[in-house]
Amino acid sequence: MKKAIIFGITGQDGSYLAELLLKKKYIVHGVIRRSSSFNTSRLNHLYQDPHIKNRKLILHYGDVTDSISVSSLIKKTLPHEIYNLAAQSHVAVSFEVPEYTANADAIGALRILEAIRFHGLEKKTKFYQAGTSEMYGKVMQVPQTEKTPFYPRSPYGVAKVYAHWITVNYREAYNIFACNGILFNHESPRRGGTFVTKKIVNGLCKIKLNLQKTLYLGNLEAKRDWGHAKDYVVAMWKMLQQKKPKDYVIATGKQITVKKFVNMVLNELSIDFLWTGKGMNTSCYIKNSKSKIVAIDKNYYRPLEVDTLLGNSSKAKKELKWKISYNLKSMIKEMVNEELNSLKNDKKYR
Ligand code: NAP
Ligand code: G4F
Repeated sequence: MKKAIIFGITGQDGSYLAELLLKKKYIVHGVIRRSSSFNTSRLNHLYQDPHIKNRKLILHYGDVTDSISVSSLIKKTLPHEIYNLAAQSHVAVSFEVPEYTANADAIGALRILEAIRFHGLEKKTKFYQAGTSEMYGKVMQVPQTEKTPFYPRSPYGVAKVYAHWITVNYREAYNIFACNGILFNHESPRRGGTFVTKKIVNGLCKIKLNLQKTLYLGNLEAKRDWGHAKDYVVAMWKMLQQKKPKDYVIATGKQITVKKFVNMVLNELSIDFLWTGKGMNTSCYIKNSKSKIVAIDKNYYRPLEVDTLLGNSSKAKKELKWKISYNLKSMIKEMVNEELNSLKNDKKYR
């Protein structure tokens, strides 16, 4: 029976990956951080009481900023596969907490790789590093491939570039089976509430239910290549099942602006709308009314922006036989439906 350990199991991707691995009959160890409030809501449906014999999901406290906890967890669990999804993953927040972001997102990857080496697990344990299209930043080529040079535009992007290259370095120096997934934005109903897609879906669903008047956003002109997290965790697993460890771009190959994403959510909610103004003065109204439903708040602009991201995942399609099952429309439909249901069930709003 295969054993895997997921750092970052409580996050969006961690929860989908845990589901996938459990379905494939893995024993899944997950690392969670101590928090004053429960941070396991995305795992509730998978949770197994510690008193259950032969349980398949085992949670441990740990933190990728704590070398000893990383090292002892790896020694204790002796996993066949390690997935490093742990990160301070919010780009805008990385400008506010750059040092912590570097510690968790850059040195965190090094701590895991060092633990593999220190415990002599180079031949036994495979490693996946959660890389990102943010590493391309001010893009040097369109679309971006595995060969496109990096030009990160945030402390988050810079930290992830370190994690990328230290993963390559340990692969080459110590023959560790280590892969970098370079994943473009991926979303789902489980997406954190402050990322733009989830924020738009949540805000516009509340507006539809008369629970909110206006949604405040930042730069509407940024273009992103958005896929579904459920499809993307399959690619992570596939990378570790190959004969040779390599790096892969995972993307849909299509991009739209944040503004178009708003339009698609409004259409899904059957709200007729009209945009007015430009730049900071852009607003969106319910058609033939004075109800301003979207407005700009300059506080959501970043010190530097990644204007456009568009990935080419030909290599993953060919070598991993990876394919996507969601398109943007079906993903938005799922996000909107789940959001409306959860708002209607939320006691606060009854
Ligand atoms: P997420 O929802 O923010 O989840 C991040 C996970 O990391 C959470 O479980 C979080 O724990 C954990 N974590 C944060 N700091 C930690 C620390 N110091 N020690 C241990 N765990 C820590 O992110 P996601 O969207 O699932 O993304 C997963 C990974 O892929 C991240 O590394 C992200 O940077 C990367 N990525 C994401 C995308 C995307 O579009 N989603 C694209 C490319 C790459 P808490 O629950 O306690 O906060
Ligand atoms: O949803 P976002 O915060 O995602 P961003 O910055 O692209 O980062 C996400 O994807 C990366 C992969 O490329 C991951 F590595 C990273 O961990 C994260 O998951 O913002 C998307 C775009 C940006 O251009 C931002 O400026 O939306 C724009 N935006 C406009 N208004 C906003 C808002 N972003 C947020 N979060 N909130 C706004 O109100």
